[in-house]
Amino acid sequence: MNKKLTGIYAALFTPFDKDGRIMYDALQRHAEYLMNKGIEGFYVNGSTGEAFLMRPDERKKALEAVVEAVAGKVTVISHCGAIGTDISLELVKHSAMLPVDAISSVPPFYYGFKKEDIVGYYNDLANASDKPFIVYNIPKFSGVIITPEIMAELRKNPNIQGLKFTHNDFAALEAIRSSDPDLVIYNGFDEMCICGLALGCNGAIGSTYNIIAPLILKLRDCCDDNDFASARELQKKANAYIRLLTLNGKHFSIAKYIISKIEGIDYGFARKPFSPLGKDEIEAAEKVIEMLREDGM
Ligand code: MN9
Repeated sequence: MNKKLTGIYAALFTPFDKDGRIMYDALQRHAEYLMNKGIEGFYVNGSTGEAFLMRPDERKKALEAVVEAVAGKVTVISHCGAIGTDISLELVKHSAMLPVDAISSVPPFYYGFKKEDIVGYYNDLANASDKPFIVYNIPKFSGVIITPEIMAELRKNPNIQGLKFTHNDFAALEAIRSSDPDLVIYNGFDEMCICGLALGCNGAIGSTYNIIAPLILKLRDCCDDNDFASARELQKKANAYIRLLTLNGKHFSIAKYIISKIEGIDYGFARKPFSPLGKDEIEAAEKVIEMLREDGM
């Protein structure tokens, strides 16, 4: 197993100004801030990054900005997923020219693609570079389930080395883990991080780790030490944050509000069609900031 691909990674939020333009300097400063907090890697241009609201040229520039800021100090995974194979391949080929540690993609979505379409899509992307490839299983948003059977088929491709498991079917996770000990598996739902780590995930990738990374790093260490009583307490505390961070489904904007306040950088807003924060979400963000200060994070 590639140890450079195991760890706690933040799925980076992308900062957009009031006109929807990306603030690349802010993205770099936030990455630097998180590295100073101990984050072990970044998942760039994923769901959390609002990648599907960005043009390919913007996604390329955002990745270049993060790679420059990281300068090889932590792991970088580049999400290249799009609906069409050709657009995804354009992004894969660009990522492969940069010092990223892995490439990833959600399954093709929207048109109800069949198993052979999904397997063909992943093989096309994984074969387009020599970088390790991470499959991104996120049925809640893609409508596609990467089953243990599909994962076994994908693993016939030696470039396909990992799975980001943003799903709540932990029986399927256990089946994949037990049948494929060399696969790198990341827990994807932050509110269930202890579940994935307890079942043998090699790390976790999450949006809320932009805000609570130190807490999740401690949770991982407790799991590594089989101290699940302490890990449960840390997951309970994390979920108190996550409930506020995801209020009314506005977690992109809530997190950017908090990052701006805590880190002293203008981290902007979510891109349209997301609507601005309302009174309740601002109150939730302010409560998170108060909790972070009380917890010394
Ligand atoms: O995959 C994230 N998924 C999405 C990563 O945002 C779709 C998660 O980190 C969630 O944001 C997190 C809160 O629900 O678990």
